[in-house]
Amino acid sequence: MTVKLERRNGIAVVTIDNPPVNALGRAVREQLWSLVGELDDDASVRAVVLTGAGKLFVGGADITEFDRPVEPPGLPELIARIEAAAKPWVAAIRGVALGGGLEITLGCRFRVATADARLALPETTLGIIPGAGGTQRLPRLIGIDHAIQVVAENLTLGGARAIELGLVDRLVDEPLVDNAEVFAHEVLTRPLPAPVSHRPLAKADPVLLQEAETRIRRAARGAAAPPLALAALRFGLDHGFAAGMANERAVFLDLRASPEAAALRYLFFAERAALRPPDLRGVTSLPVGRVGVVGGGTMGVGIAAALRNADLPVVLVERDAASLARGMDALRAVRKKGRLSEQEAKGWIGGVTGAVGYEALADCDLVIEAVFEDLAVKRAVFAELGRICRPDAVLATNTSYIDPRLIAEGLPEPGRFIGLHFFSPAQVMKLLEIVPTPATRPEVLATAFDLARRLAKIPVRSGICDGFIGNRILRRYRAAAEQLLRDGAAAAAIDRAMRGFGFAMGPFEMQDMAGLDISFLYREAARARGETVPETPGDLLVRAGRKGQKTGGGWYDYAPGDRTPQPSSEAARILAPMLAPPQTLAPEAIVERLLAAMAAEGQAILAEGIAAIPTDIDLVEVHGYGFPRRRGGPMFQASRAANRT
Ligand code: T1G
Ligand code: NAD
Repeated sequence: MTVKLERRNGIAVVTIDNPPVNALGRAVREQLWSLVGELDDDASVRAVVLTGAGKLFVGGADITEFDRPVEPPGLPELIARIEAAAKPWVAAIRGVALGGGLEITLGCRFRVATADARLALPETTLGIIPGAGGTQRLPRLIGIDHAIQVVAENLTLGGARAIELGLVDRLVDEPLVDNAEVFAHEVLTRPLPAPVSHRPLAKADPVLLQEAETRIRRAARGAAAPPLALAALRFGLDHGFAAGMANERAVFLDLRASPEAAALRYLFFAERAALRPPDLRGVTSLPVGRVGVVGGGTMGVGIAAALRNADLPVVLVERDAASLARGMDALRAVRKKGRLSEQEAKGWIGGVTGAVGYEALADCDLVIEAVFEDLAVKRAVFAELGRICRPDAVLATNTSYIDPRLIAEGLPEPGRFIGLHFFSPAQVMKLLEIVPTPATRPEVLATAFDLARRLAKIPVRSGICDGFIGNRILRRYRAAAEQLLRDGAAAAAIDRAMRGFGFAMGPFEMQDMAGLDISFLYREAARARGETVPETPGDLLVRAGRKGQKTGGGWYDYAPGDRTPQPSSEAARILAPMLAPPQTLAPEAIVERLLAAMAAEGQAILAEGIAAIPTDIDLVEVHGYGFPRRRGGPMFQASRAANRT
C-alpha cells in the first residue's frame, strides 16, 4: 500500500508513502480515489488530514509516467473529488510540495505546514505547465500577480511567505500530524470556507500582465512552457474556472508529448543518475575538510569561490606576492556579486588563506592545481605537492588538454591523483569533468563525485584523450562550422542558426569571446610536433593579428568597449582565398550539419570508452558548453532523429 489510513478520534489521517519522493503515481491516485468515497461514507470521520511520509510531502506527479498515456484516475479528477468531498480535507505539509503535490493541497479546504515547507510549481522546468489545477486554483488563493511568479517563473515559496500570501492557513511545529489534527478539530467548530475553485479571482492590472509577458518571454529564451503557463493563467482569468481547467489540461497534455518536454525529462533523470554512478555504490569517499588551490588566476579564483560557496575552507597558493594579491582581489570581486550579508561576506572571504609557497598546503585533504597549461610547470607543482602534502591527501589537476598521466609521472602515491576539469567561471558552470588515471584509487574517484555533490556540480567521468569529452567535441563542432564557412556559408548565418536553435552564441561569436589564439596555439603545437595539420580559416585570422574581442576583431569586428559583433570586410578579405563562393543554407540545414558532427564525435567517444553512456556526453554539452537544455544534447537529438527515420 502506498497510501496509509489511520483513524484518530474522528479525524482520518491519510499518509502518502511512496518513496523516494511520494510521487502521485497511478497506484497512489487509485488508492486516494477510493479513500475519498470510503471516508465520506464513514460517519465516524469528521475531517481528513492528508500528509506525506518521511521528510517531504509530495515531489509531484510521477515523471516516469510521462512517456506513456495518462492512466485513470487522472490527477485533476482526483483533486476535484477531494475538493467536493463531504468532509473537509486538511493538507499537512513538511518539506517540499511540488507540482501535482502542491496542486493536491489546493484541492484541500485547508493547508498547514511546518516552517521548512517549500511550495512550488516547477513544471516549466520540465517543459510542461501545471496540469491539475495549479494555474486555476493558485491565483484564487494568492492573487494573479504572485501566481504568475510561482507558475511561470518557478518561484518557490517558503512556509513563512506562504502564510503571508494566504496559501497556507497555519504554520505548525512538529509533530506535524498531531498539530494538523488539532487544527482540524478547531476548524470543525466554525463555518467552512468555500472550496478554492469557488473563490473569487480578482481582475488583474493589464500593465502588470503585459510586463509579465515581456519578462517571461525574455527569460524563456525560446522555451515553450513559461509563456504558455502565463497564457493558461490569463485564460482562466478571462474565461472562468471550468474553461480555465479544460484549457490548462489541453495545453499540459500537448506539452507533455512535446520533444522539448522529452528532452527536459531526459536531463532530469540523467542529472540525478550522474550523481550516483552505480560502480561507486559502496565505495567510501575520503573526508575533505580543507582544500588547497594552486594558482590564483581565472580558474583558481573560480574554483576557490565554488569551494567557499560550499563552506569549505580554502588555502590559495600563488607563485609570488603580487600574483596572490591579484588572486585575492579577484576573489573579493566574486564575493561582491554574491547575495551575502556583510557578516556572511566577511566569513566567506575569511575562509580563504592566501599563501606564497606550498608549505601552507601540508594539512589539506585535497589540493587542486590550476596553474599555467604547461606540462613542465604542472609537473614542478606536483613534485612539490608530492613532497609536502600528506600521503593520503587527494591531488588533482584542472588541466584542459594535457594528459593527466604525464602530469602525475613520478608522483609518490599516484593512486591519489585525479583530473578535476572545472569550467569557467568555475563558481557558476555546473559541469565537472572527472578524469581518473589508470592508477587512481576507487575511493579517490568516489571523493571526486562526493565533492561534485557538495559543490552542486554535475559530475561526468571522462577517459583520457585530447580534450577529454567536452573540448574534443568543441573542436569537432568548430571544425564543422569552419567547413560550412569554406563551403560558402556566412559566419553570421551560421551563428544566427545556432542561436535560433537555442545557443546563447554561435560558434564564431563564442570563439571571438574566448579568443581564437587558444585553438591556434594548440594546432601550432601539433605542427611543431611534426603532425600534419592543414591551415584553417581561423589560422589565417590569427596570423593577421585577429584573435577576437581582445584584439578588436576576429571573425567579426568590435568597436572599442563594445562586445557586439559587427560584420567585417577585413575578415572577409583575409578569408576569401579559402572560401567557396557565397551560398545561402537554410538554418535547419546548418543546425543539422553541426549537430551531426557533434553526435558523430560523441559516437567515437563512446566507441573508445572515453564516455560510458550517451547521457554523459549530453550532460557535458548542456552544463559545460551552452547546449540548449530544452534540446537535451547532441546525442539525444541524434537518437530522436534516428527514431524519426
Ligand atoms: N517523479 C518520479 N521520480 C521522481 C520525481 C517525480 N516527480 N522526483 C524525484 N524523483 C526521483 C529521482 O529521479 C530520484 O530517483 C529520486 O526520486 C530522488 O530524487 C500534474 C505534471 C523532490 C526536491 O518537478 O525536484 O507534478 O535517481 O535525487 O535531492 O502539474 O527530486 O534515486 O532513481 O532529486 O532529495 C513536478 C521534481 C512534477 C519535482 C527531491 N515536480 N523532483 O530532491 O532527491 S510534474 C518536480 C525534485 C507535475 C502536475 C505535473 C526533487 C525533490 P533515483 P532526488 P532530492
Ligand atoms: P591563468 O593564467 O589565468 O592563471 C594561472 C595562475 O597560475 C596565474 O595566476 C599564475 O601566477 C599561477 N601560477 C603559475 N605557476 C605557478 C606556480 N608554480 N605556483 C603557483 N601558482 C602558479 O590560467 P587559467 O585560465 O586559470 O588556467 C589554469 C588551468 O586551468 C590551465 O591548466 C587551463 O588549461 C585550465 N583551464 C582553463 C579554463 C579557462 O577557461 N580559462 C577552463 C578550464 C581549465
